[in-house]
Amino acid sequence: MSALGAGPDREYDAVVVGAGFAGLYMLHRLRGMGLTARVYEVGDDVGGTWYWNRYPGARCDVDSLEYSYQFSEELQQEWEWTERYATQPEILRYVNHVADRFDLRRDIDFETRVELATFDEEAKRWRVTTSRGAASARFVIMATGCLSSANTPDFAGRESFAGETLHTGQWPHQGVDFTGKRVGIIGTGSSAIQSIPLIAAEAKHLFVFQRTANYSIPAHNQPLDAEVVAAIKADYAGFRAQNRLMQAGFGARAPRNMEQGALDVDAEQRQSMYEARWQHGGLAFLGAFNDLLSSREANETSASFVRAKIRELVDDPEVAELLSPKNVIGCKRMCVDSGYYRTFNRSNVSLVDVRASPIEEITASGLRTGAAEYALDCIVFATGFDAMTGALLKIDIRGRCGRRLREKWAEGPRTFLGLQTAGFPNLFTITGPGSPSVLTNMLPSIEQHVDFIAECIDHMRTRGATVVEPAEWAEDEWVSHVNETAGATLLPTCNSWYLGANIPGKARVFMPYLGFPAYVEKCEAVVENGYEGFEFG
Ligand code: N01
Repeated sequence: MSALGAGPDREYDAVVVGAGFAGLYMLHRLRGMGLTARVYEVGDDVGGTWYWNRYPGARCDVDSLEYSYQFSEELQQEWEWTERYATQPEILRYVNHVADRFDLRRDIDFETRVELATFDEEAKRWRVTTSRGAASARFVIMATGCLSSANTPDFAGRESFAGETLHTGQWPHQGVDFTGKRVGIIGTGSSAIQSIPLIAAEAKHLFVFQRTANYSIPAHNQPLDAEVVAAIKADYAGFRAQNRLMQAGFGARAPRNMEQGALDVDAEQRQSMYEARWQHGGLAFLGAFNDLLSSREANETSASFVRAKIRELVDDPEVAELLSPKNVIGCKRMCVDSGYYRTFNRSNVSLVDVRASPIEEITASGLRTGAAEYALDCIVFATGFDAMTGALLKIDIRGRCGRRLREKWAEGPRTFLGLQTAGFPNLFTITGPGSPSVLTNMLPSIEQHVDFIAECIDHMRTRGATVVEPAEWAEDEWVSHVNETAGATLLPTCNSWYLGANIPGKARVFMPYLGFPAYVEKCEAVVENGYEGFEFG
């Protein structure tokens, strides 16, 4: 079967899986190199994470002027963002604009799920089987996203619920009207923290089932100031270059203080630094001092500042205490909110501690914990994703000698630079595990990976190589380095999705690489040294 029906496989230079930010730019680059490429996408349109995550309040918590492509100066000059943090509909409009502007849709097959990818040792090509046929390609490039495989915990009785169930990461396109409904939301991560204030404003009653409290910093979202936009656009390249020097690839304009540790200053100075960050809003809060992710004592000074803010914002001291996180700040992905904590002052919102009394069962009429039963019309799963490896391993990927990626990664993902894994020639992952990805602004990380892959393919053409894959030693060294880098920080100290700890049975390995500038430098050194660590054949 071909991609269009019966007949021989269609042949491409490259197959790209996913039509989000990564897949679209990859397609654009491949085309620019004169290569034939086909993108397969499960959704019926472009957008990836921004196509699926349509829950109320969904917006990006990286500034819109930074969370955008930089590969085209014309594009970044002509597009007008309206708010500091763009909403999901605005980002989706932007992705659609990019797809149209660069005429990308004609090489995308929508509503097409890639099920199997097998490397043919003789032909040195991949055979890609989709839900609508098969194709053959020299390269397979996974642009499947880091947070795209929704996780719905297997609660007993889940199927018996008579009301409506929703997942924040698979939200209905027509929206949901919660008016007059008793709603239960499970989870208190970013998706829940963004949607809870809006659902609460509509619902008859909202029960928030919290297992672990999360730190959230106010967004202070606002319309963009025309003067600020003009100043950035006057030297967009310079602005991007400054951001590339930041640890997370963004935030150069935020107040920062990487010269001092929290314990190097007195309590009053600390307080005023945290207060300034709190007023500035957003993820830059953790940049108040340079030791917040390395020293527990320093970390506790910022954690206790946020807990004090929660006590100020929440009227009921017991609810405030329950909303106050106990773990290290920053070891789970920080959240950014608009009115989250104050929502718990509403009479139609109840916080339920499912750490003390776990959810035992979902029933036909609601949900039962160890302590009580809750009658619900609607259950929202804000329970996150099988992060970084979930979407990749849903596809049955078979490399040399038929070896399955699922088997190779059973004890955790192993890659060289998060770009390739040994034994799977010509298979690339954009922002794969072992790369900075989710610890950075995803857009520059995506672009850096796409550019690396495009240049590597170009290099292969120049030297007449047909296959590329990492050497085992390079992969081993990189995996150790990723672990050591994370291990030198407080990041692996709690049950985060960075570690795979949110998925029962998943290997507990810290998956992303910390430090965008160091990573880019490493990639550049690899190229300068003739793609050291990669083997060409
Ligand atoms: O998912 P999460 P998310 N019983 O995994 C709970 C990005 N993002 O969709 O912490 C009870 O963070 C779980 O509890 P616990 C961002 O990178 C970005 O909110 O495991 N509860 C947790 O509270 C983010 O980090 C943006 O104890 C259960 C929640 O469900 C990532 O996506 C917006 C449970 C899951 O939280 C994921 O965020 C949204 C169970 N069995 C998302 N299982 C922006 O850019 C899970 N939970 C703004």
